Order: sequence, then C-alpha cells, then structure tokens
Amino acid sequence: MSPLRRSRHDAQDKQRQLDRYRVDPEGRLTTDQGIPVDDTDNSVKVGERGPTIMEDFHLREKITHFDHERIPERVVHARGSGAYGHFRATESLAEYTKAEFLCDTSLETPVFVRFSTVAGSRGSADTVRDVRGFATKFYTRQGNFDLVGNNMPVFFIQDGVKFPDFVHAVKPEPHNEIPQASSAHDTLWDFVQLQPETIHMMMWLMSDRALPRSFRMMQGFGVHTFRLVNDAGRSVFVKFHWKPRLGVHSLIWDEVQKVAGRDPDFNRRDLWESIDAGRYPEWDLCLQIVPEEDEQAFDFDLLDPTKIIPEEMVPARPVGRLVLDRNPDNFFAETEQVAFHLGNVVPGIDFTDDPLLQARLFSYLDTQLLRLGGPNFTQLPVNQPVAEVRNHHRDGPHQTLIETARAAYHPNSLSGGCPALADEGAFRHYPERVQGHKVRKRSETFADHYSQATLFWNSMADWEKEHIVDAFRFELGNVTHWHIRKGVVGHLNHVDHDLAVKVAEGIGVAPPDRPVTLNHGRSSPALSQADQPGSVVGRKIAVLAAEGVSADDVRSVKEPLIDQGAFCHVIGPHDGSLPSTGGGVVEVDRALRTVSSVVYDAVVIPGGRTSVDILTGCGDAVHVVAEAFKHGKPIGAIGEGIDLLKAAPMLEGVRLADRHDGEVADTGVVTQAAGGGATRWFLHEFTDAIAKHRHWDRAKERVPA
Ligand code: HDD
Repeated sequence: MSPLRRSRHDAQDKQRQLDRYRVDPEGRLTTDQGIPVDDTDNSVKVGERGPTIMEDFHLREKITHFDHERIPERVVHARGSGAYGHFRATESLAEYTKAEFLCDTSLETPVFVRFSTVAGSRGSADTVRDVRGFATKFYTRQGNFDLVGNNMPVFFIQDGVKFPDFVHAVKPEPHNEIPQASSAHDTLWDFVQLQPETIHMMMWLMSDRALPRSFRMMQGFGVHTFRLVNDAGRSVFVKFHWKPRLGVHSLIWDEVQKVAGRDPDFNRRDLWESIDAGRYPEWDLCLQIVPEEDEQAFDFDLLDPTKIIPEEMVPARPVGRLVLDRNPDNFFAETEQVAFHLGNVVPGIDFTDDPLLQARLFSYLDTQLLRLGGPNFTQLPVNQPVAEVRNHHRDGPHQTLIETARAAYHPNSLSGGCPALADEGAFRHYPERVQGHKVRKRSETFADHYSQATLFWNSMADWEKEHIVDAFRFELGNVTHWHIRKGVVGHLNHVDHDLAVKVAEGIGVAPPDRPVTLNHGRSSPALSQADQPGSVVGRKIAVLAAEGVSADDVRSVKEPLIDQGAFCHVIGPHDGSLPSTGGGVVEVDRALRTVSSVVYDAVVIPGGRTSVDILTGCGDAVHVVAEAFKHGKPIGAIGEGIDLLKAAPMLEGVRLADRHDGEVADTGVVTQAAGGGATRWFLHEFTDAIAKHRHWDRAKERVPA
C-alpha cells in the first residue's frame, strides 16, 4: 500500500500529506531526471555566437515543459480563488443524518473552498456582474463530500439538458468573442425572453447579490433540495445555506466597473490578505429541513431549482461553523486542480430527483476527465480524501500509486479477497420508490415562473429596487435587437408592473399600460441585504494625508481601527514619510496615484492645516472624497480635515461639525471640529458607520464621480 493511501484522520495529517510535495528551499537546480544544472540562462551553442544545438537536453526539457503548462480552463467558473479551513458541527444532527461530520461536534473536518465567477475566462476581472460559485470540499472520515453551490439560492434553468444552451447564450458571442465576463448582450437576453424559467434568477442577477463586496461577505447555497438519511434509514429533505458572520454586503455598479480596472483581483486579493492577516472568514452552515411527508405542502415544487423555500416558512437553522484559515501554497497545484463533483456524497447525504441535479451528477466527473487529463486526478493532493481509499482501479495517465496486489478484480482469492466489501458504514442509496412512464416532459408543478420573482422584488428595500431597475436598464440598453428588449419587459410585467414600466422607460420601449398579473404582495425579509450584521473586521480604510498632517489624528484613528481588525492605509501624495505637526513623521502606506477610493470601504481625513491645504488643491484627493460620498461610503474628518469635505462638490444637505456643535454624524459622514486626536465619540460613530457598510440616504445624484 502506497504511503499516500494510508488513512489520515485530521487536518494535520492532510498538511503532512501536502508537505511531501513542497520544494526543498535548500535544494539545487536539476532537470526532471535529477541531473544537476549549473546554467539556466544560456543555451548550448557552437561557439559563443553560433547556433544552438539540439543536444542541449536542459533547453529542450525546459521549453517542452513550458509549452505544456496550461490545462483547459473550466468551461464555466474558470476564474476562482480558494482557501483551506475547517468545519465543525455545533449541534448533533444524528436525528436526521448518519453523516458523521454533521453529528459529532468534537470533530474538526478539513475543507477546501473555491469561490468563482461563472461566465468569464480565467483572466477576467473579479468584480463583474455575475453569480459567484461557492464550492466546498469536506475531507470527512467517511470520504469526500462536495457541496458545489452558488451565492444565489436558485438557478437559471430547471432541467440540466438546457445547461449548454444557457452557457452558450451567456458566454461571449461566438463571432467576435465579445463581451468578456458580461451578461449585457443579445444572446443572453434572447435566451431569457424565450425561456421565462430564467426570470427569477435574473432578478437575483440584476440585484446587488451579483456584485459582492467580498467572498467573506457572501451567502452560499446548495440550491437543490437534497436528502439527509439517518441511521434508521429515515429521510428528510434539506436545503444547505452558508451565512457569513460579516453579513451580506455588496459593491455598486459604478464602483465595480472602476474596480475592474484598478484592481481586477479585488475579491481574490481581499480573501488572500484577510487570511494572511489572521482575519479568518467564517460562515454558519444553516439547514432548512422539511419532513418527507411535507413534500407536497408548498405552492411550488421542492424539486424545482428555480424556487427557494422562504425562510419565514422553514427557518434556516444554524448547525455548524466554517472557518477559512490557510491560503494555498501554489495556485495551480491546488486552486486550479481542485476537482469538485456534485456526486461526491457521504453516507447520510443523498440526492433528490431535481432534474438539474441529476444532470450535474454526470457533468462534473466528465469535465474533470478532460480538464485534469484522465481518471487519476483524485490522487492530486488537493483532491485526495483523508479517508482510506482501496479499490481495483488501475493504471491510466499520471498514475502515481505503485500497487503491489496481484488481483485487481473482485472477487479474488489471490489477494486474500482484498479489499473486502464494506459492511458497516457503506453508502447505500436511499431506496426511494419511483414509478412512471419514460417521458421527455416537464412537470406541471414547475410551471409558475413569476411568483417567486415577485416575492424577491417585494422583499427589496427602495435602494435595492433602484439598483435592480438600473441594472436591467444597463443590460437591456446594451441589447441591439428591440424585440428582445420588448420580450423581457413583457416578462417583467408579470413580475411587477411598476418594475416593468421603470425598466421600459429607461430603454426606449413602450411601457406596458396595465399589469398582466396582479402582484401577490407577499415578501420575505430574509432576501433583502438591508439590516445585515456588519463589523469593521477586514474593512479597508483610507487615511488621506500630506505634509503637515496631524500625527495625533492619524495615530488615534489608525491604531484602534487596526486593533478592531480593519486594514488602515495612510494615503499620501508620494511614498515615504510625511513631516507632521508636532515634529515627528507619518509613514505613507500607499501613494495616491496607485490607489483609488473604490478599493477602500471608508475614508478619513485627519487635521493639519498644511496637509489639508495641499489635499484641497489636489484634484485626485478631492475626487477620492467625492467618489466615496457618491458610493455611500462612511467618511470621517477631524479638525481642519473638514475643509477637504467642503472642497468636494457634495455637501448639499449634509450637516458638518463646526466650532459650535463640536461633533456631528450625518448620513455616514462623521465630523469632529476639534483637532488633537479622535475622540471616543468620533471612533464609536465612525466604526459604527463602517459596520453599516453603506449610507444610501444621501443626495448624491449631482456628485460627479
Ligand atoms: Fe456547475 C462548475 C455550481 C449547474 C456543470 N458549478 C461549477 C462550479 C460551481 C458550480 C460552484 C465551480 C467548481 C469549482 O470551483 O471548481 N453548477 C453550480 C450550481 C448549479 C450548477 C450551484 C445549479 C444549481 N453545472 C450545473 C449544471 C451543469 C454544470 C446544470 C451541467 C449539466 N459546473 C458544471 C461543469 C463545471 C461546473 C461543466 C465546470 C468546471 C467543473 O465543473 O469542474 O461540470
């Protein structure tokens, strides 16, 4: 038995297993055959200026390996980033499932999570409008369980046979491969208008959920209804949810487009830096559990992946905690080669007849065979189970195991009958009773495409509705065929008349004169991003400073924010240090020209007359403040720093501190008239404003940004 195949039961063992593959930093350069190499900068030539000779095996090997460095990118979810961590159940679910990792609260199960965008290529920007993948590999003692979900709880289509159609429609158009990583084009919306089952998901896609501030602030959903099966063989239906401890927060459209240029790795960097700094992201695993006998109790079909179970009907019960605490060592080896498969389930978790789920069961293994070049990809460290693996699979490309057993078949006597069939703890498919005719048909219970789209719309706060309308206007405004624009407006009129009219008015289509379907008026508060939990942990704060800045103000803001888990950067006119009031210096973390307000969550302007005068005369600094204001971000100013706010074209209606009232907090703008360091009041109000994420009730329309 190869050492790789021995049973390993905890995260430390997994780490040791990965260490095997690390390169020895003390080691000297060799070829792949282990032959020492003393010059890798010059090829072997006939004379110093002569032709290169084919005999140079180091040259040939180096170039050949390079030529073969790429593997096919994922056909969807090509761009992603991942991290290791662990999961622990917080209560035993033994009543519902025999999956050990959900029953034993003392067990820490290692995980690898990969977050992704769907439509773009590997090199596309992170912040595009798109669904985000949220795929989790649990290395459990009973084998690998992959929860391959998204950050939205529903999907575009009801039957997997339509997946290639949908993906072809949303990907760049075939003649010119434009646009990259964007749904704002004709083929996607053509598909949407002809396939109304997409409408509920399109409401999610047009909402702020498609523009997450951070992977750390994103919900995850298993989407399908799965089954849990307990020791006694009894089954319940279940929906899986991940709820981020930091709350669900998003960017806004103007911002994401700018971030895509300023920092295309925005979400990837955020995850990496947070873990690197020990600000480990955490999620609660929550389950919606439905007894089997309630299968028909809803006005939608539990097997329909375009439907949610509203949390007000079946609460999402927290049952465990996920923590991501280690960045991968090698992007390709781990994040690129990780292979998820919906079919990887452990005893106690099982499938339902959701037709989208059923098609996925085929697709994932199939795609890994192509992408990772054969059936032995489970031997790659990131894919290897910690559970013992023994079977009669043999050979194939990239086989790394040296199997010594003579018999590679069952039954056998030559290898003592090994491996013996499992008895205890074997996976046994839930013996669901099924009966029916073979038909290529869809159930009538899947026919309602609008009610839950309406539920989503009704549940949005006013600012969320505004963003949805703007998104539809932008996307459809990029569609060149008018019949497609009209077709979509027609569907929106089934969702909500007001929505349809507003979208139509923005895209030059005649607004529908009356509703086709009356809005049912129901809502589900759990769907809104208003009133989310929030914190300063992992938030990025810009401190705008120049020569003559008040060192007391900088220190009194920066230190407590960092202590609370925020990242705080002094942004100066140039790198290096700034002479400050009081004689000392303030170190600059980033020069103004290398950053922008869009890569920060909040801005603060310390006092210091000379500093504020320099910043007020600098268009880029004024722009940082104006743009942060426009994007609803918290802004703080101390002493003379308030003058920079006055220089930015935005103050209409906002109350600022002056000599008489000392301290004012208005719509996320926190100002303290006196200098000499931030007061406790200022810090409290400013951190509170950061935790609230954004402040929408500002008169920001006239602010250019
Ligand atoms: Fe899928 C990748 C999530 C429907 C076929 N899918 C993929 C990934 C995620 C999802 C997160 C990236 C995994 C990673 O990080 O490596 N997919 C979903 C969800 C779906 C869904 C939540 C609906 C509920 N997918 C779906 C269908 C099919 C596929 C219906 C095909 C019938 N998905 C694939 C794939 C991918 C994939 C082609 C591309 C790369 C890969 O699998 O490993 O097989």
